[in-house]
Amino acid sequence: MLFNPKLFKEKLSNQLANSTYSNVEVLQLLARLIKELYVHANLSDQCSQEKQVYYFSMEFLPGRFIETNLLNLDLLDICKDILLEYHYAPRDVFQSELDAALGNGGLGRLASCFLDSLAALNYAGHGMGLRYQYGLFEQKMKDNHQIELPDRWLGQNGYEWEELQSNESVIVQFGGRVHSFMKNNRLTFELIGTEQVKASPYHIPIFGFQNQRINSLTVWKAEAIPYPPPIEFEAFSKSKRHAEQLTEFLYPDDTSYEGKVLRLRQQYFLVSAGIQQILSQYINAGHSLSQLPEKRAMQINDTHPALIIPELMRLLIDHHLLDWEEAWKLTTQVMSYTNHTLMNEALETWPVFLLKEQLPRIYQIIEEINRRLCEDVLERGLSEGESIDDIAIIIEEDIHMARLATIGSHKINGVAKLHSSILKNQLMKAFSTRFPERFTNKTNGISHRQWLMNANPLLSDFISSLIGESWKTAPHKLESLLSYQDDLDVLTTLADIKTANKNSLITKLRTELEIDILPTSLFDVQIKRLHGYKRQLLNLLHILYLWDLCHEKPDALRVPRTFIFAAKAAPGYHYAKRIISLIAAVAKQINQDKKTKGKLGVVFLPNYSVSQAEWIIPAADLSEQISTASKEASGTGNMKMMMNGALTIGTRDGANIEMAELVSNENIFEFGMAADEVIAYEQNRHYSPRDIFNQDIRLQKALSKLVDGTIHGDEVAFQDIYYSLLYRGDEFFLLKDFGSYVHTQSQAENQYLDSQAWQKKCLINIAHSGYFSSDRTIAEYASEIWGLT
Ligand code: GL7
Repeated sequence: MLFNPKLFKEKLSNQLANSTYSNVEVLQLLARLIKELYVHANLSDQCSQEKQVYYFSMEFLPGRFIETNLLNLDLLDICKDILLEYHYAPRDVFQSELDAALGNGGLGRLASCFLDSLAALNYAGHGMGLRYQYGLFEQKMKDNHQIELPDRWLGQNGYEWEELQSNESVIVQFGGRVHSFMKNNRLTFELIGTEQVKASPYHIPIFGFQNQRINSLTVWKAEAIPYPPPIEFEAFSKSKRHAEQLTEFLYPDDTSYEGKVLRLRQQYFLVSAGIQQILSQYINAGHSLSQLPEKRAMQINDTHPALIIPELMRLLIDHHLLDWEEAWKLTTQVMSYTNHTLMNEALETWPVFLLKEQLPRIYQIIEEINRRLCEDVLERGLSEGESIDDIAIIIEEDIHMARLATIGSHKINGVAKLHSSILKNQLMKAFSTRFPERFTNKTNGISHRQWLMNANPLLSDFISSLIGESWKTAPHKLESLLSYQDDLDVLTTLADIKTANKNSLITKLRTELEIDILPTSLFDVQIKRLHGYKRQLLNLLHILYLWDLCHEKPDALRVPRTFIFAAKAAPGYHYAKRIISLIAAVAKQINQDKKTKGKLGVVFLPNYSVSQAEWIIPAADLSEQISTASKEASGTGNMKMMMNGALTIGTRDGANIEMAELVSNENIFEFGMAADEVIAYEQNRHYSPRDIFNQDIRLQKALSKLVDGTIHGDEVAFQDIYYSLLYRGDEFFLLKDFGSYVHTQSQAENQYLDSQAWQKKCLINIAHSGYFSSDRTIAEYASEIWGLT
């Protein structure tokens, strides 16, 4: 089928000519037209013979779809013109779409960039997720505290882009018991007495970039199965409530493991619904199961969907009557697993009793996988110093999900070189020595369509005016920009574009949030989830130091700076919430200080989201990527800001290292301990934050403000932060890296004074950012993991 922009144009104009609409109504009209003219008309193309990939993820964070979809369908300019013709402001219409925030942070956003790239590269690759009724909470600030409100992203009239496919509903079973018996000379398993929940799929179309491809993101909603009459109202409403709870909330915790029954049930609900649908479509298409790995691939996005491994085993053995060996071979060939973090608290384990109770057949299968693995390992022999506990999936009463995901997959990858190497050589060493060919690295990427073309049209158009349009489909061609690195006109225009983007942000903040920021200042940006290891607090200590410095030597700060923060903290992560309060309190005081006015500003923007990031990133001068080395698996905000011409101040962590390799050290501000040093301290070196404190007057002055009443607000919280650094071990080595951070910050300031030299560095960063397009990442997954052509 051919996409038909003419028809779209006609229909849109007709509708707009005939009545007046609110912005939301126009948005809904656009979505309806796109679905009608593009998705429905294209349905017949869906049963293709090509290999299909499914990306299973508990989180997707697409933000708004309207501009992405219009851009991908090559309708953006047409649509803007028509809207203007009928006196609608395109930006207002587009912004009336609510962000779909079905994820917490980088992991979910990555999943959305991947879907965008899969379609852009013309692969048949689809997302499988959950349709949480409430997405990531809405953050409000009250008296400098984070307040969490429910995120009603579905709006009053439902979600514009989704389409319920009720004929594809499946049943997911929980609890009950396993009945085993002999049938046709075969030991057969059957679940009886289970709780049954209906899973209904909603498809959201994902369009390829001007290439006619339509993939889908399927999100599943849990519903109760109606009772046969006569209905006992009370019993039914209880079971309805229990079923619907499954897809009510996204767990608002990104790096720690929530040991909740509900979370386990959510995970199983996703994988069971998804794989049932995939298998039944596969079989209905007439394919044979023995060819499954040639025709289907499944990616397990972190361990959250790892139960897909025993679930596929269950379906193959219990429903399709394959024997264990065949089923295992198919399963491992189809599955692959991405690890996204090495943080201890994020490595999921589930108590055995919980699995036995909630998913008894799945537990049996995991037990059997574990038994076979351990037997095999013991037969071949352990190496010196190794114990079976380094390998077993079940240890004492816990099931280790990363190990289950690893043994059940043919490829296991980390998300940046450093992270993949720690994964292979430390966390999963017992596996990588036995299965070295399975371990690989796939450095993350971001969609340059969303984060450059859509978020920063000024820069995008300027780039095209210099090097043509081909970088849009081949982002590595951004490298051609390097030939302009000494062109004064180009560098001046780059500076002008940054200023224009800063002004847009300023206007937006002034009108929407009544926040005023210094237009001529350096925008120093740290936007990401709030977590100890990401060290927003280190940034704040530097701010406190500068504040002092400005008081002592009014001319010391040669470049006025605005520090911009945006971050949500997991509701149960009290330490992170205290840091938010501290940032907000410091911001308030600094902004009111007459002595530093015009030199120093600090803003904390509430309710960080994808669409907020699209405003902030094009305006950033300096990108703060200051995690404790070895802790940030990759980071992707670092790539987004690099692509938009911000310079990075960062540790040698995650993908920062690869950014530095590409642009070379003089075009990035690196500081702090390297990963091996951090690991050495964690394992055996003595670390005394108090010794550092005692020797550094700047630290003493900055930190004392937390406890001497200088900063007004929640004094108990501030004291707690102070004690955590000085008396509770400073887990993330802030004090250790402080000196080097302050020094590097001052180098950045020096460089900024020379606008031309600064812009040259920005240009070099933009030119090398094509490597971090998720198109490159997906091309690697496709050829090296999924076997796509
Ligand atoms: C994360 C990592 O922390 C982050 O460094 C990485 O960029 C991202 C995508 O791979 O995955 N892991 C994780 O659990 N969250 C992340 O953002 C929430």
